[in-house]
Parts: sequence; C-alpha cells; structure tokens
Amino acid sequence: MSELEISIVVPVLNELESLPHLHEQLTDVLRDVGKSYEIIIVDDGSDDGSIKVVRDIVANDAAVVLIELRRRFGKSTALQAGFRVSRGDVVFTMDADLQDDPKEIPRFLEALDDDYDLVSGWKEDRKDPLGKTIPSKFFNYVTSKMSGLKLHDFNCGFKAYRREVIDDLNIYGELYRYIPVVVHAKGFRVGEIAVSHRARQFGKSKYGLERFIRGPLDLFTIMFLISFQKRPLHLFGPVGAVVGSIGLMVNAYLAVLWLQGEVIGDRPLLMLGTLMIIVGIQILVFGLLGEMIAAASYRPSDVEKLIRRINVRDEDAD
Ligand SMILES: Nc1nc2c(ncn2[C@@H]2O[C@H](COP(=O)(O)OP(=O)(O)O)[C@@H](O)[C@H]2O)c(=O)[nH]1
Ligand SMILES: [Mg+2]
Repeated sequence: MSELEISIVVPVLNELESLPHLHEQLTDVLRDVGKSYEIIIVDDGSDDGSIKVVRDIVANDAAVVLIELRRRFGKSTALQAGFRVSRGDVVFTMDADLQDDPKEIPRFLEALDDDYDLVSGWKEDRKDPLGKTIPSKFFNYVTSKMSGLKLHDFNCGFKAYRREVIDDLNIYGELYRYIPVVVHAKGFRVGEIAVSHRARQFGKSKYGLERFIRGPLDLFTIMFLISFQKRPLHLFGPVGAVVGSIGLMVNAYLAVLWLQGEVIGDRPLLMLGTLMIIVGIQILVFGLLGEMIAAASYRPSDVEKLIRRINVRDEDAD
C-alpha cells in the first residue's frame, strides 16, 4: 500500500448530524496544509444512520475510508482498528462531534517537528458541563502524579502521533484514556498544546459518571504493567519475603518455648506462623512464575523499538 503523509482517525458512535460538517471542515484544512491525507472514520455499531451518511461521503471522496466494526466494541477498539488500517507518517485522532477544531492541525504538525513523538491536545478552555470538567481535573491531577508525566489533559480525543508510536501501540479495553502514559513509558517524547474546544452542537455525549469509577482501576493496571511486567519478582519477592519472615520469627519464638518444655501444640500462634510461612513461599513462587512468563515473552528484537536514532559518519560528506 502506498504511503501517505497524514491519516486522521475518527471514532464514531451515533454522530449523524455532525459527520457532514466534520468532513467539510477537515477537507478545507487538509487541502490548505497541502500534504497527502486520508480520513478514516471508524463506526462502532451506530444505529442512527451514521453509516449511511459516511457511505455517501466515501462514494464521493476517495480520501475518506469507512471502517465498520461488526458490533459495538468501544472507543479503544475503534481507535486501534483505525490505527492498523492507517498509512500516514503522522496519525491524528479526533472526535467526530465537532468539539475539536480541525484548524488546529497545522499547530500539531509544528509541535511534532519540535521533536515530539506524540502531541496531545489540552482543552484549556473546555466547553463542557461542570459535572464533567471538575471530575476531569481531578482525574488529570491523579494521573499526572502517578505517571510522572506532566500533562494537563490526558484524555483529550485530539492527538497527533508519529508512525513509530502507532506501530508500537496496542489499545484495548478502556485504555484509550491513558495513551500518553503508555507512550511515555515506552520512552517516546510526549508533548501538549492548548487547543480550542467548542460546545457540542448536535447529538449527545456518550459518557456519564461511570467513567470515574472504572478510570482509577485502569490506571492501577497500567502502572502495574509499566512497573512490573518485565520484573514481576521485584513486586512479589519483597512481599513474600516479609510475610514468610514474620512466620519464621513467630515459629522460632514458639520453638524456643518448646525447648523450654512448654506445650505449644494447642496455640493459635502456631497456626499463624505456619500459615505465614506457606503463604510467603507461595507469593515468592508467583513472582518466579511471573519471571518465567516475562523471560519467555521477551524477544531479542524488542530492544530495536527503544532506539531513537543511530548516528554514523556519512561517507559522502567529505
Ligand atoms: N467508535 C466509538 N466511538 C465512540 C464511542 N463513544 C464515544 N465515541 C466517539 O468519541 C468521541 C467523543 O465522545 P463524546 O461523547 O463527545 O465524549 P466527550 O466529548 O468526552 O463528552 C465522539 O466522536 C464519539 O462519537 C464508542 O464507544 N465507540
Ligand atoms: Mg464530545
């Protein structure tokens, strides 16, 4: 398949009225930018006729690609499907609801040129109800503190990625909220630009309060994977050692009493000490099993993804 300069991936769930405007606004901006492009609309089982609208657009514009998923799989899957199909050197994601302004695209491209691998939008002046913006501030604060990545807005749908980042990304479940965290952990440089944000004109928001319950669990999973996936014994080892050692000390104390002639067979403490030794050993063994899985899944070529650039002397230069 031929190479393109820009891919725009747009996840869609029931955005009937917005789609023709989005297509028009995007096309205007992208023609001005003057690079080769494709617009990939990923429909996630919309039932409001969005598909029909996009099919009509596809019939008249060779730059538009429509991906129809078999059923509704959620935003992460929609994005990942768009990423796999995309061909651009730079891949954008943006919302379909016209809240993101395509006019920001040139500014994203500039920021990528400043040597970022992922540039994330920051809805500095966010046009959404307070019930959404206040919890979101808290979410961003916690995510920033836990991940060590200083962004104001992790979950903005408007982002630009270099191809290397896209090729190395696997987004599933509800991980789309933490893409910058995952990308940063892989060693890519993640930047941020403030973008203009518009109020929703058509349709309604797809998210309610449930996102604030699931969100923290996902962050926990991610931080766990980032920190311990490659060295599980570092997590399980100390816990197992502490639990097992306490058990050993308890039983050593009982052994001393036994040597002094005391009866210890009926003491609850004996049960506790023995239990802690067994559980401690089991936790250690979990860590070792984890190490075996990590060792088996590591490929020598994995390290290539960690190389930013290889500099060699240019023989033609002299
Ligand atoms: N493919 C897909 N797109 C979704 C889903 N949920 C939301 N979207 C799209 O993601 C974008 C942002 O959703 P929106 O409801 O506006 O979120 P908000 O701006 O945070 O309120 C819109 O383009 C939606 O159509 C989903 O489950 N699947
Ligand atoms: Mg929106």
